[in-house]
Amino acid sequence: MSDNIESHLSENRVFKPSKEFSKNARIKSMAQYKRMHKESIEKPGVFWAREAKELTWQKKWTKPLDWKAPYAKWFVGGKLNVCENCVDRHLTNGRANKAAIIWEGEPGESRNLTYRQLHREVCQFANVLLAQGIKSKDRVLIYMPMVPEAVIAMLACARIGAVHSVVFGGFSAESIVDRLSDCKAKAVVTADGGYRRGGVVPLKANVDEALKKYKAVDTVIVHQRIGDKIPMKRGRDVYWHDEAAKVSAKHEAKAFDSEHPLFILYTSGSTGKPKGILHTSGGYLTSTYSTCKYIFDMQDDDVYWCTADVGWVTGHSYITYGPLANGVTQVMYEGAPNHPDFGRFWDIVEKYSVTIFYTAPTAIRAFIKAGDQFPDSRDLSSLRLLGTVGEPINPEAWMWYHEKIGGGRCPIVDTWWQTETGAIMISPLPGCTPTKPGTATLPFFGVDAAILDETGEECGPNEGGKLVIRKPWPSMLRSIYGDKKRYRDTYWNDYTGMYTAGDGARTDKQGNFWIVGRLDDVLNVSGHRLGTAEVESALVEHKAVAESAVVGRPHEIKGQGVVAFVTVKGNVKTSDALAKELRNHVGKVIGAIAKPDEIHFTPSLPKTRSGKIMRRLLKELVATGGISGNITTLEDYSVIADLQKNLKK
Ligand code: 7RM
Repeated sequence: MSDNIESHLSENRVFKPSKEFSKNARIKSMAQYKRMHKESIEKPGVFWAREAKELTWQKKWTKPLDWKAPYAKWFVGGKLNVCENCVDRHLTNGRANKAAIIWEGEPGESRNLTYRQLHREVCQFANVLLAQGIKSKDRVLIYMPMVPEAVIAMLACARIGAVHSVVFGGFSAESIVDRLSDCKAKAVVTADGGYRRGGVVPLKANVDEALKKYKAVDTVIVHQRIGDKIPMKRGRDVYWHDEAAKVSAKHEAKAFDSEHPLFILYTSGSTGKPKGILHTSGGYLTSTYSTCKYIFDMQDDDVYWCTADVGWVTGHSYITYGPLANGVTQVMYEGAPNHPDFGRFWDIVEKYSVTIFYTAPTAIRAFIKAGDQFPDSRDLSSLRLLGTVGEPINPEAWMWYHEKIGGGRCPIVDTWWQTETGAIMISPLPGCTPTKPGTATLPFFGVDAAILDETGEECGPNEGGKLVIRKPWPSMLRSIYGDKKRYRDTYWNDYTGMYTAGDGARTDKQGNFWIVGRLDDVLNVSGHRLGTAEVESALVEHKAVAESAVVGRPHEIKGQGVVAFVTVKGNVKTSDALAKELRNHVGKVIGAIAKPDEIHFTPSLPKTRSGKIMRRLLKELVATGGISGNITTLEDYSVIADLQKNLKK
């Protein structure tokens, strides 16, 4: 029992979808969800085969699943072309002249690519890759700004069976070297730069730097986004537009095996070397297609916008593959949410009449901090559905999102999933699931999620434990690239035949899943295991607080003391009195054991580039006063120096 994570936050507000929304949604009632979920768990092969049949297969599979834990093969013997499914398919189903991507650059220009135009661009670039000698299964590293060419490059790789590894454009030359040498990429696709917060990110210069250390890249293809003159290395570097002009725009999509590798995406392990998460074709496409259809309820007249970068898994699954497989129209935006000010996202929603909007809690908290005047002065009435991903969303942030952005009328899908899971695993279905602020609610079809204690017993309601998935699902990772041992050790070692996600969670009486944080972050105070998310949400509930991160500090008596880092809203003045008030507030909301021993006010928190709070760094900082581990994923290095100063005071 003492190993379990205790849970103290209780949320009683329940929000049901409107009748109007349910009527038009794909899944209209909880009875329908329950029936389909039951079938999908009892007969996964039947359920997933039905979903997969909605895609185009050049050869049908003989068996939906072959499972020898921890290795799954989905749609065994089936052959398909992932790119054909995202592009060509729509040329004959009435969507040829429909906008696939509506792009807006940070400086304000706008571009529109129909499915037919996208097809032409992708075919042409596939021919460029072929002309450069890229073959099936070769790895191609993509390091691009958020421009349509990033998506085109991914699709072109998929089209010819090459394996892409997209590296987020905000990462350094050093990170490129690590990833290049791990996957042994043959070619790099990049741009001369990209616009971010009014400046230019020197992407090609970073690639040049990286290639001084990793020399096995034969070809660098450079998309001209900025147009400045940049150094081009003879015999290695070529411009995208020059090469495109030399090749035909016709390319026939050949079929690849369902288990053909599609991409490798690096995700930072808690320490050391990043893990190359390997995804394959048929199963991945089926899950991303199906989750878009049911969870975002994508309809033909939707304008969908996911604000993630293509460098994250969210961009892979919910910009490139899932939405395009569904033939939806989507918005893609190059730049920062606060350029020129915090109204930019809402300008874009208004300008293109976005109907489905998918973003991260970290962005929502930044918007709250910036003030209501930004959304208040824009017309957001086109929105019908909102989503979040990346972290537990604090109930207060959920309420703000619901009221200020959703106008109280849009369901919110809080989607839990991971780079490893490939697609959304736990989420409301917008037309039926009653939502509560802070919970990702119920498992998606085919997802057998459970919370187990240390002995492998299933936890009861409100008992915290480890989140596991007990059955294989189509978009599961197939391995860590080149490291089967690490694959087994990381994900399959805790319980026989089950996937451990590394997250702590609990369910409530209705069976909703509440993610309380990464297991490495869980606090242990006087033998009570507390989720960081709960203490943070209690703090964020206070009107003075914008954001918080909670970590444990070694404590002689209690084992761990609770240390809270807090950023306050715009015009709040920090003081000892406020710190005291916040401690008492946590005591009131959760209980005396969760009261922070220390509160540190700070202008910002250390985050990963995708916006997740790096509690690991804070924990080390409070324990030792310094940082020793890998911090290449940190967004803003100066945050650490500020915190160090702050802690010395
Ligand atoms: C998609 C993505 C995965 C980790 C995961 C969780 C956390 C993601 C939610 C969430 C609570 C959510 N992939 N996480 N979504 N926690 N509620 N809706 O983020 O590989 O980068 O991260 O993110 O801890 O394990 S990821």
